[in-house]
Amino acid sequence: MSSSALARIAIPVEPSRPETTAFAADVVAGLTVTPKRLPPKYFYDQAGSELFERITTLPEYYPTRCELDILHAHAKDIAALIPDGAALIEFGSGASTKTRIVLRAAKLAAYVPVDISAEFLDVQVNTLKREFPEVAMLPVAADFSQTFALPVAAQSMPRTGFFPGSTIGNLEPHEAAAFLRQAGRILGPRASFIVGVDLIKDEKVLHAAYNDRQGVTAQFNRNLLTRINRELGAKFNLASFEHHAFYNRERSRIEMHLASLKRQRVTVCGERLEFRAGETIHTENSYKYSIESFGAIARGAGWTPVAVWTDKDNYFSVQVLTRADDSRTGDRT
Ligand code: AVJ
Repeated sequence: MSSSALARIAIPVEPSRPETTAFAADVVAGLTVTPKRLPPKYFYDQAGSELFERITTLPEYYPTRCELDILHAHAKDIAALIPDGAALIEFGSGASTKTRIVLRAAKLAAYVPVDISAEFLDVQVNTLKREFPEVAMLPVAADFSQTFALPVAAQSMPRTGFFPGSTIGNLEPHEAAAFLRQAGRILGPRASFIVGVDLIKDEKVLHAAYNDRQGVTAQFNRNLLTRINRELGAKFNLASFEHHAFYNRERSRIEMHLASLKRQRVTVCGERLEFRAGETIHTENSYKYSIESFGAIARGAGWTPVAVWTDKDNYFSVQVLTRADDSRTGDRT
């Protein structure tokens, strides 16, 4: 075999790790279709998670601040909708600032964080155990977008789901509905669900939140290429890809893209990819809802909205849903 034939086979840096294989497969699948796209879940490696934490503190990035304001202002009202002795099941757990507000306000028997990273859960649960010794910590290492079983102890408690941060906005509306329906199945009869949902608002505010002056969001977006370079041995030239974020009004979503500034070729996992000048990789959608449009999706997925709070500017909402079938017992057989 000639050396040039060998040189064409790109081997991932850590070929044996199953996560690397899944990442490689998703990257190749997304970059060999038109238009090119990458799943936003891959933003969150170590560097990406740190960049996201920085985003949450930016003056332009209102969602985190608004949601924290809502949770602080209405902690008592939210807690009133959580039965004493309930299990709080969090779908994907980030920095636990929001969780702590609920843990402090409600009389919970258990906290069930569900996260893909067992190491992350370990650290989180050990910290929270000390602060909330009366709450049983029952972590579940699972991909919360797939189905998973609740710990047996939580199955006999009243159950409340918690999905803050408007992470649901990353999903297409039909996927958001499917996710809500599946969460209803996981949480079981008489469950409730607390969901953070970003709202439609002035386009200038939306635009600024994803085009911050310090360029942290741009770095967060470009970090995806850094990660592909490092983990999959690719050679994306970061300087030739630009951060694009804009509001798509027809679809009520922020779109993030990485735009190629010139015509170029990049090899990833042995695939030769061609980029036209100006061609983009679509890296994220962040859907915005009205209270009504989100309510309609929730109802269609078997939930009934029972309470909603917003911040003073109506930028963000925290919504409480209950399982629709349970509120109508007696109506149907
Ligand atoms: C974590 C998905 C809610 O959509 O606002 C922040 C991610 N992307 N800046 C969002 C994000 C760019 C964020 N979510």
